[in-house]
Amino acid sequence: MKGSFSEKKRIILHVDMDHFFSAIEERENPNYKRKPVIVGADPREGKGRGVVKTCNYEAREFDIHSGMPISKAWRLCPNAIYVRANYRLYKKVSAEIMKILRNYSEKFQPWGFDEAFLNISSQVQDFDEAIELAVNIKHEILWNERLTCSVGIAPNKLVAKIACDFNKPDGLTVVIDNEVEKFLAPLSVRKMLWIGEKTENKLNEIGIKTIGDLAGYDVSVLIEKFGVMGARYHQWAHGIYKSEVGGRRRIRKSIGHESTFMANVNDQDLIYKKLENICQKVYERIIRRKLLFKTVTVKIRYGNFQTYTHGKTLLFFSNRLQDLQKTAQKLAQGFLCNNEKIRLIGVRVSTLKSSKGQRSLV
Ligand code: TTP
Ligand code: MG
Repeated sequence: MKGSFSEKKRIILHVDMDHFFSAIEERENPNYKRKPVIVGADPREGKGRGVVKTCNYEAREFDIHSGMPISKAWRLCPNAIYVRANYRLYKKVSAEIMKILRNYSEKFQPWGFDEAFLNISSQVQDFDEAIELAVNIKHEILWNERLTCSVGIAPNKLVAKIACDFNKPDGLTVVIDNEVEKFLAPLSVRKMLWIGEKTENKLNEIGIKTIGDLAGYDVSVLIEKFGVMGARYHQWAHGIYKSEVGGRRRIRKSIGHESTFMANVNDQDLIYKKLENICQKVYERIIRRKLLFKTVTVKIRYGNFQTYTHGKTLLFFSNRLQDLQKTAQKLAQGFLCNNEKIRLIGVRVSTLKSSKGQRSLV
């Protein structure tokens, strides 16, 4: 990469640990090596409730993935090694990894438990040097923590993250400036950051399947359909993403908690008691993170696994437990009037903003 310092392009690196929780379990139990390992709820011989948190790549061969009911994972692979999550250990390992990564650039931004962005533009001259640095990072993590990670290198965070995901586990993918659009074009729109199942379906409905389709689409139609996000999707599909590493603190989009009952229930007292506990947990996280919420959503999964959500946006921002509980109760009432047994109940708050400067009132 030629040119004066001021013209220098950005080089961003994204690191994502491979099958993080299960990799730690494998490390701690060498006899798990090369066997399918699933971290999550107790499978109880296929009658278990709750979900898979993650699984190693051997288990993924059986089509098992994060978020899948543990009973389904059992059906797909009853001989796997099933482990309950040990969050205390995972947090400790996460902190060690972040310590290693932080040393490679002060422009560092952790992203969740096991991922981080690094702006290494000042550390390296070009993409070749960036690869050397990435290899060093991979070695240092392997040497110190006996864990593998995947790395994506690109001119911005969005493409670095997609590149990292492109080749897992133990991958290293580089996308240089003039190859960004070519790299993105054949990928499914679902690979784009912030595009979830609902948006993917909407995009599919208008014939957009790949990021290349999105890039070639009439931006005014996208704006009509998706508002301001439509314009952003279009820009991102062209590989344009300006956000700086650690530049703006990520504002959480939502905070939620859910719980699966030990057995399906229709006892209203029990359900409302559980709802109250869940609200309390969500409330504590709101206060800890100094946030205000405006939207409350209740999720119910019936015994037959049919799952529904129902939300309400308040007229004001709040951080009051009372507002959360009352709204959640009202929303839940709509689901519980038919006396059907339920399996899971959850509460989520969204439309969040910082409460700094405001007192919290219970
Ligand atoms: P991810 O990085 O999404 O997944 P992963 O590290 O297990 O696998 P990959 O190799 O594809 O990166 O999430 C990091 C950890 O967060 C994961 O090990 C377990 C936890 N997690 C959950 O608890 N629930 C979830 O739904 C997901 C996706 C992850
Ligand atoms: Mg990971």
